[in-house]
Amino acid sequence: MSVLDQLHAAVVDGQAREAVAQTEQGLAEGIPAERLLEDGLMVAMKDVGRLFEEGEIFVPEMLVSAHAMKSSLALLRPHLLDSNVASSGRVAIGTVKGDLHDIGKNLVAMMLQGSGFEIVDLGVDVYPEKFVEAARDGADVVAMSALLTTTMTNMREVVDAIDSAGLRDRVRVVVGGAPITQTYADEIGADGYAKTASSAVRLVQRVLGLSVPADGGATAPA
Ligand code: B12
Repeated sequence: MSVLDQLHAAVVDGQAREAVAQTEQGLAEGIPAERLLEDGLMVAMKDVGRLFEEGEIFVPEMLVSAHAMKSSLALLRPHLLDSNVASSGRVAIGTVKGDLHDIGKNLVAMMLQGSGFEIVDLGVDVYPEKFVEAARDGADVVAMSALLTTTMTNMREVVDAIDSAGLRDRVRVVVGGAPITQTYADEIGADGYAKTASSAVRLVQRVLGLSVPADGGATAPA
């Protein structure tokens, strides 16, 4: 079995120690961190979600898989950070009220940090007031994550709260997470949506009017 297959299996099985060992092995073999992330960890988490949906595994198994993924990510982190980019703004990021999923949010934060943004991590289960406070404290961008169809609706509350606080003109709002779509982002009046962590970086650069190399993946109104 290849390192990628073994890393995949370790995350699906929730074996954190094995995930760490395979990540170390992969890096030692010269496999790029991006590849270990995309083809190992991300595919594994997708499979974990499918198994949960099919009733093959339950919440405790998802939790140990998440722990295994996080353990591997901690090793990949320094390899994913690209420190060649100048500081470009402050992003306050959090998972919305009622939602405890933080792997995607952490990944987006990590990529943004690696691209020169200052990150204010608000954590999970973040109430609208906390996002508003971060905007008032000088965040240029408020970034929200949601993984549940039942919590994604809380994003609208945040956009409305920022608006009511009179801050909407000076803060950009971006959204993401598995159930989020561009249509939904437009519907709630967000400035943009991105499907992946790397396109999130381009999205944030774009909404702040920073120059971005032309490519797809992130969308924001012109
Ligand atoms: C791991 C996991 C958990 C873990 C979370 C651990 C943690 N610390 O995060 C635990 C066990 C706690 C959990 C709990 C639950 N979960 Co859960 N979970 C998952 C699982 C398997 C993986 C999520 C994940 O980490 N993916 C990997 C990351 C990297 O991907 P991502 O989050 O999508 O992020 C990427 C993009 O979306 C984007 N992105 C993310 N955020 C943002 C933000 C911005 C601004 C931008 C631009 C981009 C962006 O970039 C990221 C990187 O590319 C998913 C299945 C799935 N396929 O998503 C189910 C899933 C999300 N969970 C689900 C459910 C139902 C639950 C529970 C309700 C189960 C229960 N009965 O208790 C609870 C809810 C708890 C709560 N209140 O939040 C369902 C949701 C169904 C739905 N339609 O709403 C899913 C889809 C499983 C399924 N197929 O049924 N879960």
